[in-house]
Amino acid sequence: MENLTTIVLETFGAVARITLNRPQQLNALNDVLMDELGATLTSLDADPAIAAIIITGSEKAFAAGADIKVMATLDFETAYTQNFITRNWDTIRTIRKPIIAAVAGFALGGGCELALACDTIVAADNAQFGQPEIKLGIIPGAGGTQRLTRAIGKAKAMDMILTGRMMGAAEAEQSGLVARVVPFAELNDTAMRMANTIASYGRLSALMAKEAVNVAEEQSLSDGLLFERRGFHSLFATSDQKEGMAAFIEKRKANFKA
Ligand code: CO8
Repeated sequence: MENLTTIVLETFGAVARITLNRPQQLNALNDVLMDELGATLTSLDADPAIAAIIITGSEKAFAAGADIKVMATLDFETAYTQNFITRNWDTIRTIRKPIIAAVAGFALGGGCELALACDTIVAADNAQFGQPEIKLGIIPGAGGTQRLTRAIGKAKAMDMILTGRMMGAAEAEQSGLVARVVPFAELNDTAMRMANTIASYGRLSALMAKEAVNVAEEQSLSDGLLFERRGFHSLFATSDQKEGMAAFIEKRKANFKA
């Protein structure tokens, strides 16, 4: 990608890292950033050299939400006709490769929703999650009421969304919002290690696993179990399965097809 102005893209072997980069605005999400993020994710998803993606921010902020200065003058007609907010959020949902959110500092409003839209969250010990939209006279608009509720349950989601309070890293881990909490100095290495581990396995298994876990969020248990079973069966048609199991039996490291 060329001419990125609000995000930084770096690649480390099979891992791509996107760093949100509007430091003066605490990485507030505006149209330019969301367009660059959507286009970059789409191109990484299509790039056979990339197996896993990390989205991160700065020590102070993952993202402090949608840009309030842009929203301040928005009216209903424009929001509705231009489908404001959903712009590029559906793109994130279509990415098939695993995405890790590495969150330090503030992840508020759309920032929290962006982290929730990723496949898993690793947090620094200074991370603060929140859906403070109620303080602005609105409600979350990019999945906060849905994904946060699925992640931490109704009582805590209501608490956060109705009071606008922030949740620190320890509570977020305890509540199931984040997978791991580490000191800030270890955040990048931890996310990289996770991404590299994912990248070291067969690509097909990773895509299929992500797809199947996401079905659990949206469909009934019977439908989800059937989906999982069919995916499980289909992986026996792959060379990765032959290699993975042969490597185990021969007590050697598997060499999965890239
Ligand atoms: N939008 C625009 N600018 C912001 C935002 C934001 N969300 N957050 C911070 N900034 C700016 C501030 O205006 C300030 O700029 P300036 O220096 O020009 O005044 C700069 O970033 C630094 O911020 P502060 O001085 O306020 O820094 P503090 O350390 O004192 O406070 C906070 C940090 C607590 C994070 C505070 O900035 C804050 O409360 N920010 C707003 C958080 C918020 O309400 N977020 C929710 C927004 S609504 C939303 O996200 C709806 C989601 C819809 C879907 C997403 C679509 C993309």
